[in-house]
Amino acid sequence: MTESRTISYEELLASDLSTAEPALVTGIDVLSDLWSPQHIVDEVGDSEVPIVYIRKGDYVGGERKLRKVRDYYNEIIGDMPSDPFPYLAELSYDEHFPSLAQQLVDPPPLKGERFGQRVMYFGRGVHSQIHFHTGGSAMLFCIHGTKVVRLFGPDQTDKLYKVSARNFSRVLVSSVGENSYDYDQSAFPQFGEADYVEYEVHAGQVLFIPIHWWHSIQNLEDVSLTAVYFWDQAWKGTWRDFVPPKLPPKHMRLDYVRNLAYKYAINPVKRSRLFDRRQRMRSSIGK
Ligand SMILES: O=C(O)CCC(=O)C(=O)O
Repeated sequence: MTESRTISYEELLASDLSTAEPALVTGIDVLSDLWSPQHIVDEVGDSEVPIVYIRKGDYVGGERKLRKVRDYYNEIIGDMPSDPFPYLAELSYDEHFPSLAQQLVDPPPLKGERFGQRVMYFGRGVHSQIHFHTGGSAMLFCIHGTKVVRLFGPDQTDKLYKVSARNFSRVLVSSVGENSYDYDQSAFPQFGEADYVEYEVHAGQVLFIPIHWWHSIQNLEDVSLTAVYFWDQAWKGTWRDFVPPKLPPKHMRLDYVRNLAYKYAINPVKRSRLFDRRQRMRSSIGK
Protein backbone atom coordinates (compact mmCIF):
# COMPACT_ATOMS: atom_id res chain seq x y z
CA MET A 1 0.00 0.00 0.00
CA THR A 2 1.34 3.45 -0.93
CA GLU A 3 1.50 6.30 1.61
CA SER A 4 -1.36 8.78 1.52
CA ARG A 5 -0.50 12.48 1.09
CA THR A 6 -1.89 15.90 1.84
CA ILE A 7 -1.18 18.92 -0.37
CA SER A 8 -2.35 22.51 -0.46
CA TYR A 9 -4.72 23.82 -3.12
CA GLU A 10 -1.84 26.00 -4.41
CA GLU A 11 0.35 22.92 -4.90
CA LEU A 12 -2.49 21.20 -6.73
CA LEU A 13 -2.92 24.20 -9.01
CA ALA A 14 0.78 24.19 -9.85
CA SER A 15 0.79 20.50 -10.86
CA ASP A 16 0.06 18.86 -14.20
CA LEU A 17 -3.38 17.43 -13.47
CA SER A 18 -3.17 14.80 -16.20
CA THR A 19 -0.41 13.03 -14.27
CA ALA A 20 -1.14 14.20 -10.71
CA GLU A 21 -1.64 11.68 -7.89
CA PRO A 22 -4.49 11.50 -5.36
CA ALA A 23 -4.22 13.65 -2.24
CA LEU A 24 -6.23 15.28 0.49
CA VAL A 25 -6.32 18.96 -0.38
CA THR A 26 -6.11 21.67 2.25
CA GLY A 27 -7.13 25.30 1.78
CA ILE A 28 -10.53 24.58 0.26
CA ASP A 29 -13.60 24.95 2.45
CA VAL A 30 -16.16 22.19 2.24
CA LEU A 31 -19.01 24.31 3.61
CA SER A 32 -18.99 27.09 6.18
CA ASP A 33 -21.32 24.99 8.35
CA LEU A 34 -21.26 21.24 7.68
CA TRP A 35 -24.72 19.75 7.12
CA SER A 36 -26.21 16.94 9.17
CA PRO A 37 -28.41 14.31 7.48
CA GLN A 38 -31.35 15.92 9.30
CA HIS A 39 -30.57 19.20 7.48
CA ILE A 40 -30.94 17.36 4.16
CA VAL A 41 -34.23 15.85 5.25
CA ASP A 42 -35.52 19.23 6.50
CA GLU A 43 -34.54 20.96 3.25
CA VAL A 44 -35.35 18.39 0.58
CA GLY A 45 -37.18 15.55 2.39
CA ASP A 46 -40.25 15.90 0.13
CA SER A 47 -38.27 15.71 -3.14
CA GLU A 48 -38.85 12.51 -5.11
CA VAL A 49 -35.63 11.23 -6.58
CA PRO A 50 -34.35 7.99 -8.15
CA ILE A 51 -32.77 5.71 -5.54
CA VAL A 52 -30.63 2.92 -6.93
CA TYR A 53 -30.96 -0.59 -5.43
CA ILE A 54 -27.63 -2.34 -5.83
CA ARG A 55 -27.52 -6.15 -6.00
CA LYS A 56 -24.24 -7.96 -5.43
CA GLY A 57 -22.24 -4.77 -5.82
CA ASP A 58 -23.56 -4.10 -9.34
CA TYR A 59 -23.82 -0.36 -8.96
CA VAL A 60 -24.34 0.35 -12.66
CA GLY A 61 -26.93 -2.38 -13.23
CA GLY A 62 -28.93 -1.49 -10.09
CA GLU A 63 -32.68 -0.97 -10.31
CA ARG A 64 -33.88 2.63 -9.81
CA LYS A 65 -37.04 3.53 -7.88
CA LEU A 66 -38.51 6.98 -7.30
CA ARG A 67 -38.67 7.73 -3.57
CA LYS A 68 -39.01 10.72 -1.28
CA VAL A 69 -35.67 11.62 0.32
CA ARG A 70 -37.31 11.45 3.77
CA ASP A 71 -38.60 7.88 3.23
CA TYR A 72 -35.24 6.75 1.90
CA TYR A 73 -33.44 8.26 4.91
CA ASN A 74 -35.84 6.61 7.37
CA GLU A 75 -35.18 3.30 5.65
CA ILE A 76 -31.38 3.51 5.87
CA ILE A 77 -31.26 4.65 9.49
CA GLY A 78 -33.38 1.68 10.54
CA ASP A 79 -31.80 -1.74 10.12
CA MET A 80 -28.32 -1.74 8.62
CA PRO A 81 -28.89 -1.83 4.82
CA SER A 82 -28.17 -5.15 3.10
CA ASP A 83 -28.34 -6.58 -0.43
CA PRO A 84 -29.95 -4.99 -2.45
CA PHE A 85 -28.39 -1.85 -0.93
CA PRO A 86 -30.41 1.35 -1.47
CA TYR A 87 -28.27 4.35 -2.40
CA LEU A 88 -29.00 7.98 -3.18
CA ALA A 89 -26.13 8.22 -5.61
CA GLU A 90 -24.82 10.49 -8.34
CA LEU A 91 -27.71 12.98 -8.31
CA SER A 92 -26.86 16.47 -9.52
CA TYR A 93 -27.28 19.06 -6.78
CA ASP A 94 -28.10 21.74 -9.34
CA GLU A 95 -30.78 19.64 -11.04
CA HIS A 96 -32.37 17.78 -8.13
CA PHE A 97 -31.57 19.94 -5.09
CA PRO A 98 -31.21 23.57 -6.26
CA SER A 99 -31.75 25.01 -2.76
CA LEU A 100 -28.82 22.93 -1.46
CA ALA A 101 -26.72 23.70 -4.55
CA GLN A 102 -26.92 27.40 -3.67
CA GLN A 103 -25.25 26.70 -0.32
CA LEU A 104 -22.38 24.61 -1.73
CA VAL A 105 -18.99 26.19 -2.28
CA ASP A 106 -18.25 27.35 -5.81
CA PRO A 107 -16.12 24.92 -7.78
CA PRO A 108 -12.47 25.83 -7.15
CA PRO A 109 -10.82 26.58 -10.51
CA LEU A 110 -8.46 23.87 -11.82
CA LYS A 111 -5.79 24.70 -14.37
CA GLY A 112 -6.57 23.35 -17.85
CA GLU A 113 -9.93 21.93 -16.82
CA ARG A 114 -13.55 23.05 -17.11
CA PHE A 115 -16.03 22.44 -14.31
CA GLY A 116 -18.85 20.05 -15.24
CA GLN A 117 -21.20 19.16 -12.38
CA ARG A 118 -21.45 18.30 -8.69
CA VAL A 119 -23.42 15.34 -7.46
CA MET A 120 -24.74 14.02 -4.15
CA TYR A 121 -23.98 10.64 -2.59
CA PHE A 122 -25.99 10.02 0.59
CA GLY A 123 -25.91 6.52 2.02
CA ARG A 124 -24.97 3.96 4.60
CA GLY A 125 -22.96 0.73 4.43
CA VAL A 126 -22.95 0.56 0.63
CA HIS A 127 -19.90 -0.03 -1.56
CA SER A 128 -19.30 1.77 -4.86
CA GLN A 129 -17.52 -0.56 -7.24
CA ILE A 130 -14.10 0.14 -8.73
CA HIS A 131 -14.10 2.52 -11.69
CA PHE A 132 -12.17 5.44 -13.17
CA HIS A 133 -13.19 8.77 -14.70
CA THR A 134 -12.46 9.53 -18.32
CA GLY A 135 -13.28 13.28 -18.45
CA GLY A 136 -10.96 14.95 -15.98
CA SER A 137 -10.33 15.47 -12.27
CA ALA A 138 -12.85 14.98 -9.49
CA MET A 139 -12.92 16.23 -5.90
CA LEU A 140 -14.85 14.52 -3.16
CA PHE A 141 -16.10 17.00 -0.57
CA CYS A 142 -17.06 15.08 2.57
CA ILE A 143 -19.91 16.88 4.33
CA HIS A 144 -20.94 14.26 6.90
CA GLY A 145 -19.60 10.92 8.09
CA THR A 146 -16.56 9.07 6.74
CA LYS A 147 -15.77 7.38 3.43
CA VAL A 148 -12.98 4.92 2.79
CA VAL A 149 -11.60 5.48 -0.69
CA ARG A 150 -9.09 3.05 -2.18
CA LEU A 151 -7.29 4.30 -5.30
CA PHE A 152 -5.19 2.36 -7.82
CA GLY A 153 -2.96 4.07 -10.39
CA PRO A 154 -3.59 3.60 -14.13
CA ASP A 155 -0.46 1.40 -14.22
CA GLN A 156 -2.29 -1.16 -12.04
CA THR A 157 -4.97 -1.77 -14.69
CA ASP A 158 -3.59 -5.23 -15.56
CA LYS A 159 -4.54 -6.44 -12.08
CA LEU A 160 -8.01 -4.91 -11.92
CA TYR A 161 -9.95 -7.11 -14.37
CA LYS A 162 -11.32 -4.28 -16.44
CA VAL A 163 -14.69 -4.83 -18.10
CA SER A 164 -13.75 -4.59 -21.77
CA ALA A 165 -14.59 -1.19 -23.24
CA ARG A 166 -16.02 0.04 -19.94
CA ASN A 167 -14.34 2.00 -17.17
CA PHE A 168 -15.34 -0.49 -14.46
CA SER A 169 -13.59 -3.43 -12.83
CA ARG A 170 -15.30 -6.80 -12.42
CA VAL A 171 -13.68 -7.60 -9.08
CA LEU A 172 -16.21 -6.40 -6.53
CA VAL A 173 -19.35 -6.80 -8.61
CA SER A 174 -19.90 -10.41 -7.59
CA SER A 175 -19.13 -9.66 -3.95
CA VAL A 176 -21.94 -9.83 -1.45
CA GLY A 177 -21.58 -6.12 -0.68
CA GLU A 178 -20.38 -6.46 2.88
CA ASN A 179 -18.33 -3.77 4.60
CA SER A 180 -15.10 -5.33 3.41
CA TYR A 181 -13.15 -6.07 0.29
CA ASP A 182 -14.88 -9.37 -0.02
CA TYR A 183 -14.01 -10.75 -3.43
CA ASP A 184 -13.49 -14.12 -5.05
CA GLN A 185 -9.74 -14.63 -4.84
CA SER A 186 -9.77 -17.69 -7.08
CA ALA A 187 -11.51 -15.75 -9.88
CA PHE A 188 -9.37 -12.60 -9.45
CA PRO A 189 -5.97 -13.79 -8.18
CA GLN A 190 -4.05 -10.72 -9.37
CA PHE A 191 -6.26 -8.20 -7.56
CA GLY A 192 -4.53 -8.91 -4.25
CA GLU A 193 -1.22 -7.82 -5.82
CA ALA A 194 -2.45 -4.44 -7.02
CA ASP A 195 -0.80 -1.48 -5.34
CA TYR A 196 -3.19 1.07 -3.91
CA VAL A 197 -3.44 4.07 -1.64
CA GLU A 198 -6.27 4.33 0.86
CA TYR A 199 -7.86 7.44 2.36
CA GLU A 200 -10.35 7.71 5.17
CA VAL A 201 -12.05 10.94 4.28
CA HIS A 202 -13.83 12.64 7.16
CA ALA A 203 -16.41 15.42 7.25
CA GLY A 204 -14.73 18.71 6.33
CA GLN A 205 -12.03 17.08 4.15
CA VAL A 206 -11.55 17.20 0.38
CA LEU A 207 -10.03 14.33 -1.64
CA PHE A 208 -8.60 14.96 -5.10
CA ILE A 209 -9.25 12.05 -7.51
CA PRO A 210 -7.13 12.33 -10.67
CA ILE A 211 -8.34 11.36 -14.13
CA HIS A 212 -7.76 7.64 -14.95
CA TRP A 213 -7.15 6.63 -11.31
CA TRP A 214 -9.26 3.62 -10.41
CA HIS A 215 -11.14 3.97 -7.11
CA SER A 216 -13.69 2.18 -4.97
CA ILE A 217 -15.62 3.84 -2.16
CA GLN A 218 -16.91 2.27 1.03
CA ASN A 219 -19.61 3.91 3.12
CA LEU A 220 -19.31 2.87 6.76
CA GLU A 221 -22.00 2.25 9.35
CA ASP A 222 -22.65 5.91 9.94
CA VAL A 223 -24.59 7.80 7.29
CA SER A 224 -22.31 9.73 4.96
CA LEU A 225 -22.98 12.64 2.67
CA THR A 226 -20.70 14.03 -0.02
CA ALA A 227 -20.67 16.44 -2.90
CA VAL A 228 -18.44 15.13 -5.68
CA TYR A 229 -17.32 17.82 -8.14
CA PHE A 230 -16.35 16.74 -11.66
CA TRP A 231 -14.22 18.56 -14.23
CA ASP A 232 -13.38 17.88 -17.88
CA GLN A 233 -10.03 18.52 -19.50
CA ALA A 234 -10.55 21.86 -21.24
CA TRP A 235 -9.64 20.59 -24.72
CA LYS A 236 -12.40 17.98 -24.59
CA GLY A 237 -15.40 18.87 -26.73
CA THR A 238 -13.24 20.74 -29.28
CA TRP A 239 -11.54 19.57 -32.51
CA ARG A 240 -8.80 18.32 -30.17
CA ASP A 241 -11.08 15.36 -29.35
CA PHE A 242 -9.85 13.85 -32.63
CA VAL A 243 -6.20 14.82 -32.09
CA PRO A 244 -5.77 14.53 -28.30
CA PRO A 245 -2.76 16.43 -26.92
CA LYS A 246 -1.88 13.29 -24.96
CA LEU A 247 -3.19 9.73 -25.39
CA PRO A 248 -4.91 8.16 -22.37
CA PRO A 249 -2.85 5.50 -20.55
CA LYS A 250 -2.60 2.01 -22.07
CA HIS A 251 -5.82 -0.06 -21.59
CA MET A 252 -7.89 3.12 -21.35
CA ARG A 253 -7.74 4.11 -25.00
CA LEU A 254 -10.71 2.00 -26.02
CA ASP A 255 -12.84 3.90 -23.48
CA TYR A 256 -11.70 7.14 -25.08
CA VAL A 257 -12.72 5.99 -28.57
CA ARG A 258 -16.00 4.58 -27.26
CA ASN A 259 -16.82 7.93 -25.60
CA LEU A 260 -16.12 9.73 -28.88
CA ALA A 261 -18.37 7.32 -30.77
CA TYR A 262 -21.19 7.98 -28.28
CA LYS A 263 -20.71 11.72 -28.29
CA TYR A 264 -20.45 12.27 -32.04
CA ALA A 265 -22.38 9.37 -33.59
CA ILE A 266 -24.57 7.23 -31.32
CA ASN A 267 -26.11 9.92 -29.06
CA PRO A 268 -26.95 12.38 -31.90
CA VAL A 269 -28.66 9.55 -33.85
CA LYS A 270 -30.60 8.51 -30.74
CA ARG A 271 -31.62 12.12 -30.10
CA SER A 272 -32.79 12.66 -33.67
CA ARG A 273 -34.83 9.41 -33.62
CA LEU A 274 -36.46 10.55 -30.38
CA PHE A 275 -37.18 13.94 -31.93
CA ASP A 276 -38.76 12.26 -35.02
CA ARG A 277 -40.88 10.01 -32.82
CA ARG A 278 -42.12 13.01 -30.80
CA GLN A 279 -42.93 14.94 -34.01
CA ARG A 280 -44.90 11.97 -35.36
CA MET A 281 -46.81 11.65 -32.07
CA ARG A 282 -47.58 15.37 -32.06
CA SER A 283 -48.83 15.34 -35.64
CA SER A 284 -50.97 12.23 -35.06
CA ILE A 285 -52.51 13.87 -31.95
CA GLY A 286 -53.13 17.04 -34.00
CA LYS A 287 -54.99 15.12 -36.73
O1 LIG B 1 -19.24 7.92 -2.86
C1 LIG B 1 -19.53 7.00 -3.61
O2 LIG B 1 -20.16 6.00 -3.22
C2 LIG B 1 -19.14 6.99 -5.05
C3 LIG B 1 -18.39 8.21 -5.48
C4 LIG B 1 -17.82 8.04 -6.83
O3 LIG B 1 -18.14 7.16 -7.57
C5 LIG B 1 -16.81 8.97 -7.28
O4 LIG B 1 -16.43 9.86 -6.51
O5 LIG B 1 -16.38 8.82 -8.41
